[in-house]
Amino acid sequence: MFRRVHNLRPRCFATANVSARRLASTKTLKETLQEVIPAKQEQFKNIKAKHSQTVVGDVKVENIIGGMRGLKAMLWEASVLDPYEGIRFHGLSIPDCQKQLPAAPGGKEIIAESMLWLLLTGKVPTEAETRQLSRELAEKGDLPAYIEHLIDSLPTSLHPMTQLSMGVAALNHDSVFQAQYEKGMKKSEYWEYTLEDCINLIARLPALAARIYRNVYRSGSDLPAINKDLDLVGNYSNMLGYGANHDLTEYLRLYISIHGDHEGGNASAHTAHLVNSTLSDPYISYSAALCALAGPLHGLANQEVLRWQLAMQKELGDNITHENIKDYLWKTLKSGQVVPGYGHGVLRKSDPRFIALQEFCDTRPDLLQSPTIQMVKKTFEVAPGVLMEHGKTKNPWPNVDATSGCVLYHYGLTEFKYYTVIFGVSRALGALTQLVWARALGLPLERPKSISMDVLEKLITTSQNP
Ligand code: FAM
Repeated sequence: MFRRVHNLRPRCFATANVSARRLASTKTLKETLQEVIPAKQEQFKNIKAKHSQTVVGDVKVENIIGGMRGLKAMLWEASVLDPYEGIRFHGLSIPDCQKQLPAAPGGKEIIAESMLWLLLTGKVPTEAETRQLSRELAEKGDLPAYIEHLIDSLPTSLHPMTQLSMGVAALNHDSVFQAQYEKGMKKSEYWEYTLEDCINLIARLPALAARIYRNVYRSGSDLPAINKDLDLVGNYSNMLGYGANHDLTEYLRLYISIHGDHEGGNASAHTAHLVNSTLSDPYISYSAALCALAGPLHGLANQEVLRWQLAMQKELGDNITHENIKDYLWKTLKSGQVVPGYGHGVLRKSDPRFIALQEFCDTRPDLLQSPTIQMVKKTFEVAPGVLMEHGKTKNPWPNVDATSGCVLYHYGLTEFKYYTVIFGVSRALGALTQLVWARALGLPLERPKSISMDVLEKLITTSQNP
């Protein structure tokens, strides 16, 4: 069923050239980037000139037929994922970031702005730099009227991720990169307009994502105006209608920050990188990434975990024992389904993001008493053993999504079809950062070589009989 266009409130629309108010003696994000880019360009030039033909690994048949797992084949500056240690952002682990990155006023958790600054520049921002970026994002955060019309005209039955991807793609109407490309900008300027688009997109994502939520789950009720003194996620929480819940807002800040980047090979980040390598602008590049994120083996897993947990809760009733959870896990596996929230393409131990979210729960008595969170904990106590006995997955340990949606559910954000949208707001931090770096380093169009099975068999024969 299609909905009538409604809710067209007068807005003060931000334009791409709105400049953030500079705080005294504070460098802007762009100025900081301008300082760090030359050294990285030099490093890249040196590697390219001296080592283009140096062999740093080999390609096995399993890489070709196994989804390119483990193949070191792309450059990604902002984060590196160790299978056992987990993610590091420019060398900082999640606990390091929790100690060093500025939080929101009155909050304790990392905020998106400080994570974005770190991802883009490799530097820990000061409190003043973080606030300045918050203000810049808030000033640029309003949606253009045509996007409001577009989103309001979509059927509420359309999956929120499809709506998000459409909204992000349509924002490319305002792409400065595209406009400058048409005018004939120099290659050395690509990164600057990419940065401008990326910042504008990140700024507008909360209003877009919140509008989708309000339309689908709150009958298109009005969104509050963006508060220029609040951080990006504080505003997002407000616009969703949960701003008064300090704990949920803090949870969203933490979740969105630590979920922002996870190396380049994951499907969403890689998609953005691939599409942008054709010099498509950041909006359509990220729109494509959101389509990859919408798959159940990737971003949709947080929705699937909730669905699975609730079905288990329903079936077990009050009999939530380790034994019964084990039986339910086996039932899932024997029916040919995966256990959502467990396993990972790279990680080989419990995901540090899962641990950080569990630690958040451990400090809140209400979360500790929540039946859904207790179920997550009990499942964690038995699932790795069952998965090891099952013997298929290389990683029987939980990933971030084993718990992420359950906390939202406890706080009353129960519409789990929406959870991947929150992930989409988060992943923009890392995926868009890398577009800026790809253009600053002048990375080329991505074009790996594919081969047929016949060619593969010939290569195997040659390799066995050199
Ligand atoms: N339950 C049951 N079987 C699993 C499994 C799980 N949680 N994880 C992996 N397997 C199976 C997998 O399907 C494969 O089976 P086949 O040989 O029959 O194809 C086998 O174990 C080997 O897989 P793997 O090499 O260990 O994992 P992959 O790298 O192929 O896949 C995941 C990684 C994440 C797609 C996979 O572990 C999975 O499907 N997990 C459940 C879904 C999930 O939680 N996704 C979220 C990932 C998350 F980090 C994110 O993107 N947000």
